[in-house]
Amino acid sequence: MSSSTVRAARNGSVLTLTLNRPEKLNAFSDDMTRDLLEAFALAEADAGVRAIVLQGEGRAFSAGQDLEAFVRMKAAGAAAVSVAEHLRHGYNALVMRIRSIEKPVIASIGGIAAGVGLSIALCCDVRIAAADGASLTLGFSKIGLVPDGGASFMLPLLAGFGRGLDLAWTSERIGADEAERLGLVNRVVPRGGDLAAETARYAAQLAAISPVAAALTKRAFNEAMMPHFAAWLEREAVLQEEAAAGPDLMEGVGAFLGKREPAFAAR
Ligand code: LHQ
Repeated sequence: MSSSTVRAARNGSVLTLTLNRPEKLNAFSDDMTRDLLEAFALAEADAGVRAIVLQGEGRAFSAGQDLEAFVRMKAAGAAAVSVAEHLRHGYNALVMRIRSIEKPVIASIGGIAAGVGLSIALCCDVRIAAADGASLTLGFSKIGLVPDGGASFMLPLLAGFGRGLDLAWTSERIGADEAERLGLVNRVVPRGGDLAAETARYAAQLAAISPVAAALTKRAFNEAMMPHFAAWLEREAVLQEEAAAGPDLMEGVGAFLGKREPAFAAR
């Protein structure tokens, strides 16, 4: 399956899914979320697919939620838009699918990964990043939000509590080397290297191991470290709903789209 927002390409038993809204830095529209969910569902059902690569077209992995689309959605549905529902039916379903599909899922990061784009990368099994182009920023704090799409779980798991909280609060933009140092990416392709070739080589290596061992190892790690992940995603959605109920979200989004600094009032 390939749609306009997600391209699917098979090379042997490796399936590569490419987020394909490069003119929007692969920011997530509802269509792209739906198409990616569908692509993962097809990959799960296809025994011939033994490793999955997720990457972005152009200069970004993904800039997270498409904030212009979010503003349009708010304007169309007025106050009725539930951020928690948006998460439940979209990003939470997606990251649960990535965690539950019992095949290796590799995020190949060649550009910026921000907001829930970064969350999705963090929910993949492993991350490989290009020293040349990759950068990571949470970005949620800049628009008055809690890291969502599982990021408030994966960040402390991968980077540790203090470093995770630091990145969540500051939204500091870090490069691949720093991300590797913090444990957020597993492998870095050095400057001048070929991310696509390295990703293909690594994915082929994982696709060649016993599919039973691959599946049961992922299940073991999931059960050991994140048995309550689904419940946590639901809690995260409730916290996000609370964050989104105040004025800071629209102030933050307005500031971003208006290219100005946000002014968050004391409360
Ligand atoms: C964008 C975006 C974008 C639209 C860049 N949308 N246009 C959950 C619950 C409820 C609501 C909201 O969302 C969520 C989940 C989330 O993901 S929240 C977090 C959403 N993402 C962000 O806040 C990241 C916003 N983007 C950025 O911080 C920067 O653009 C990054 C760091 C991604 C890239 O920076 P630069 O490389 O300096 O590029 P830029 O800022 O100049 O962006 C290029 C263009 O892309 C620009 O448009 P323009 O018309 O000026 O060329 C941006 O407005 C647009 N863009 N991200 N998410």
